[in-house]
Amino acid sequence: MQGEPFSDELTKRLARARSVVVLTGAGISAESGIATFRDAGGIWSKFRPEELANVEAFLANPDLVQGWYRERKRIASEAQPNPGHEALVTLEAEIEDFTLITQNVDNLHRRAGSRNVVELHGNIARSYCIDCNASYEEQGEQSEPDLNAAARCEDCGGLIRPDVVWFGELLPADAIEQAFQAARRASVCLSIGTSAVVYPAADVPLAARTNGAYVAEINVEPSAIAAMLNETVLGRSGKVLPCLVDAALQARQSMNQQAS
Ligand code: BJW
Ligand code: ZN
Repeated sequence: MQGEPFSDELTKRLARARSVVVLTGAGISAESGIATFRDAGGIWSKFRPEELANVEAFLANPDLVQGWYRERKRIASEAQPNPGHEALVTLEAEIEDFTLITQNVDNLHRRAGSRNVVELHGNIARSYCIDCNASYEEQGEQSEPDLNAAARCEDCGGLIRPDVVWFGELLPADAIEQAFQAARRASVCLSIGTSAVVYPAADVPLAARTNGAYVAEINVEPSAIAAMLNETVLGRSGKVLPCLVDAALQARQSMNQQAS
């Protein structure tokens, strides 16, 4: 395993693991051409989070916020999953109990073929009316709306918002429950491409660690919680993950051959 950016320990733990939990953030989609939130050139470098990702900002400036999401929805739908997303599909096929928890709203994990996906912050493909709750799955995708007028509900005229979780809003209760249960069961946890500054998502790897999991992050730089984890693997997830998954699955195969 010489020359790899990850330890033999991580490879062996992953090779032996029956229960794995993964948390992903915007960094895993960076190599698909989707800007992150907090990196230079990221979404937040043009707008501060509190300007756009909260309900007060939306009510004060719905056309701006809707326009921002419309643009991101277009970018996400045109993007393709990258080798990082794909490596997680390969890993899931080999692990008995595998949960992929994502903060991303871009749908790329599902499009790559991941099955047990928990979306903590919603999904940009869905929208709903803030007054009558009517669902607007295709909103903004078919026709080109007037960018100067906020999109409104056909039934009641209410404002239409993306089905995502903004600051100060509760995460979906079932997603939280599944995420933390999986974190408590896991023997290995990977935290990938997240700055780990947004809670409660950042608590997922910490909960896994508290409950005895070996926790490694994969990031181009150490995250806010790096000091509390077992290992930081520095590198781009689209490069590191395929190597790590390959190494772990090879080690698993030779372990199984020795046992039989
Ligand atoms: C690469 C790479 C490559 C680049 N390979 N890596 C405890 C303490 C303090 C505050 C709180 C707390 N608990 C709750 C709060 C309040 C708040 C919060 O966390 N605030 C902090 C910022 C201080 N949390 C909330 O409000 C949450 N709700 C909640 O807790 O409700 C209960 C409550 C209510 C009221 C008061 C208190 C409690 C909701 C949080 C919702 C977050 N929503 C957003 C927008 C979603 C919709 C959308 O997409 O527009 O979620 S904000 C944004 O940040 C988005 C992301 O999912 C999230 C995380 O960002 P992420 O994914 O980590 O991206 P980046 O850009 O930050 O990092 C990218 C990383 O990738 C970097 O590290 C790069 O280095 C790396 N990278 N290229 C690998 N190729
Ligand atoms: Zn309505």
